Amino acid sequence: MYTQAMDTMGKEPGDGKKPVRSAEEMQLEQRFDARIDEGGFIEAKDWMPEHYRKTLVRQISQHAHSEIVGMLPEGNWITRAPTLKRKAILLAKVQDEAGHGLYLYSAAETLGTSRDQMVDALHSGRAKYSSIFNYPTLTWADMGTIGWLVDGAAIMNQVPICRCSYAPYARAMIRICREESFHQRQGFEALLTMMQHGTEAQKAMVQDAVNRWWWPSIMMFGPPDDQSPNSAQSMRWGIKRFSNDDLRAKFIDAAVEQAKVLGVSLPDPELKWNEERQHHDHGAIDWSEFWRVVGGDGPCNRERLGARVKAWEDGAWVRDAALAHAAKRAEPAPLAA
Ligand code: BYC
Repeated sequence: MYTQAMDTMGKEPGDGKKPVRSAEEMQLEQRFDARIDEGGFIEAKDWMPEHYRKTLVRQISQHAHSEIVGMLPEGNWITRAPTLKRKAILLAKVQDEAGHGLYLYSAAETLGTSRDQMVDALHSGRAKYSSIFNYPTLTWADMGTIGWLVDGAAIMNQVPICRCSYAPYARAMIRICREESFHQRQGFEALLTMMQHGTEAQKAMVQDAVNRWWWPSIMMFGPPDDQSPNSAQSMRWGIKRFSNDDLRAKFIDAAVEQAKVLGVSLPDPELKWNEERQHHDHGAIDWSEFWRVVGGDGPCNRERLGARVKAWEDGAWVRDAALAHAAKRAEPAPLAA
């Protein structure tokens, strides 16, 4: 049974560890497990184990926070985009990310957690968001590189979530993945333009951006499988369809070929095709850096969280006005004289 190891321990006299479950609950659990086994979907109103609900709220809300915080590094470049076309593309991309955050917050709300609770968890530092957004965007080439590598990694991770067992999350991911695909292509195309038609300085700027973003991008997939506490259960429940290491390997294989087309090198001298594994071997990932960034001590963690908290506080009057307007509209209309 998928749910045996869950934290549903009841307060029973005796050893205090025996789960207390009614016959009805056990039947519901069997039905839930059977549905997962046959690859079916769970809807918001269906019965689900408490740990499944909590795991989804954790992952979906962190995903939503990543989209919202992820607007900041790129938003930084909207006013400095080199042409009107690039500015329009970047604006659209950042707006898409706001939309992704909203679909995802809505999907998490169907599990009974309010938007305010989720936002509070982010602002108080209790909730995580993707490590990648704690790195600075130093040059225009960072915009292309984020599209190519960061959105590329995001697609590799997120396409399988379109088949996640929790239907509202899976449905939200379908549209998100279509938009992410555009994000990845615009980034690749921006870099290709600089590499094929740019000056030597512009080409060097692209290479420098790739050197800085490569390692953080492959860290996005999360810790190695043997150090990933949530993976086994999430995979059994069909929340995750592939492991962190499997997705990372697929991403690296794709990126190596794309780098050749761009004419850039990847900053890992140990990258080499391994015929036996049918994947590239790569150099050691600095997991101490990853955990430092996840723990709040990356180059931009304080700046990113500070910007979100400020935006929330500055926007208080808008939320108050919207609520007052809604309350006024809900009042019964005065009788005509
Ligand atoms: N950064 O047991 P594990 C985007 C945490 S948005 C920070 O493997 P799990 C984009 C993990 O949460 C990209 N923390 O966890 C937006 C866990 O801590 P907790 C976001 C990370 O959940 C704008 C602990 O480490 N994508 O692409 O099984 C512009 C142990 O990990 C990270 C998603 O959120 C990380 N990189 O697997 C451009 C996708 N990795 O929660 C682009 C949905 C791990 O136990 N999420 N941690 O305290 C997922 O697929 C999974 O949650 C993860 C982690 C693969 C990320």
